[in-house]
Amino acid sequence: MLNLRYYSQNTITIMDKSKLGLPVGTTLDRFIKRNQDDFSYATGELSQLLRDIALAAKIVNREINKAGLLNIAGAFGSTNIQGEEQQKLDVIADIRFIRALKNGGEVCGIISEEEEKIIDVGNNYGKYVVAIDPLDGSSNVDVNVSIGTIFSIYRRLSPVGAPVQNEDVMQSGNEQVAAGYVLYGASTMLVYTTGHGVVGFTYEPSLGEFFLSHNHMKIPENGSIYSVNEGNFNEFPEKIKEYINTCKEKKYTARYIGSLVADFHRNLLKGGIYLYPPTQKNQDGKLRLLYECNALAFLVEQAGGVAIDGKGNRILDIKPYEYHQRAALYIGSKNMIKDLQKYLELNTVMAD
Ligand code: AHM
Ligand code: MG
Repeated sequence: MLNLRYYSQNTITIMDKSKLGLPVGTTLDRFIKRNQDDFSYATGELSQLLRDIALAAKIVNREINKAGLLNIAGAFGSTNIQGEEQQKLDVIADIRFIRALKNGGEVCGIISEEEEKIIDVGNNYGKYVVAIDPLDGSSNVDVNVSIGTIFSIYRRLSPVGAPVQNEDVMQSGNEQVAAGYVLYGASTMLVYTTGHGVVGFTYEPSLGEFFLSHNHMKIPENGSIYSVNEGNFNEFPEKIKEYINTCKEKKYTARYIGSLVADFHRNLLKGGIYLYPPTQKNQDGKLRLLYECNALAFLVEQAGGVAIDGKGNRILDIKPYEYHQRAALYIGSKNMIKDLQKYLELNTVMAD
């Protein structure tokens, strides 16, 4: 072992050279290449698709970082198909992800939270379809709070060579071949699963690379954080109110950012439960099954957690009937969801 002597004023510091210049780690690219054989269809296309998503994420990250400077924060002046006001960054992120996926050549179609219909990217030979919420929690952009991108990848069902069909995107969450999110937070992270556990990468902006930072992510089985918009409390079903009251009796910690990705990510690391119950305004829940719930349900299950809709269904089992369908979402640590299910008096306990 080589030791170096450094002379400062009156002291001699001896440093172990092996501790200097530690490797920065495994890049996303290298990780994807190494693990390509894990994919059910190891032809390299899904790997390329993940790289396309990572590229768009880097571009969106750049746009978000300069939002305050370039007048791209704030409302765009239009509403999306769901009647929600679009932010400029919603529109920018939508364009960036669609362009990256289109140019990447692996997908035949995309559905986006921001678009009314399936986007046929004109590549009939693409074997995959993507469902995406390009910028989730975008009402938080103006106040410099964490936001995210959520994506689900499915293999198409219609024959390769033909245009994308409705059936290709109307698959239940069980059929996802990969899913993940990008968290634009204090640091930017890409977290994904291909059905072989969950991995997390942190973006190193000066190198322009995602590096493996969280291998084999597991959500703690127990937790003491509950995340819910309690402003809607009076509108929640009685059983949910009872459950939330017990969270208080147990002196759980309430944490709610209002950005699903950020709330989910915290609970994934620390253990917790996220709830978005039905309300008077959103009687089927607010969150979108295809763009938000399915991807996070796939991730949480891969990490050892549970995701249910409160009506006796695993989120991943729900068969969609429309692109912008909503679902109530209860997601998080296994034993916390188990506890919730007692209040909901569900016959089928899914967290066992
Ligand atoms: P968005 O896709 O329009 O950004 O809305 C989804 C967001 C989630 O990120 C968040 O969990 C939820 O809406 C917050 O809703 P609320 O403000 O009703 O608590
Ligand atoms: Mg969203």
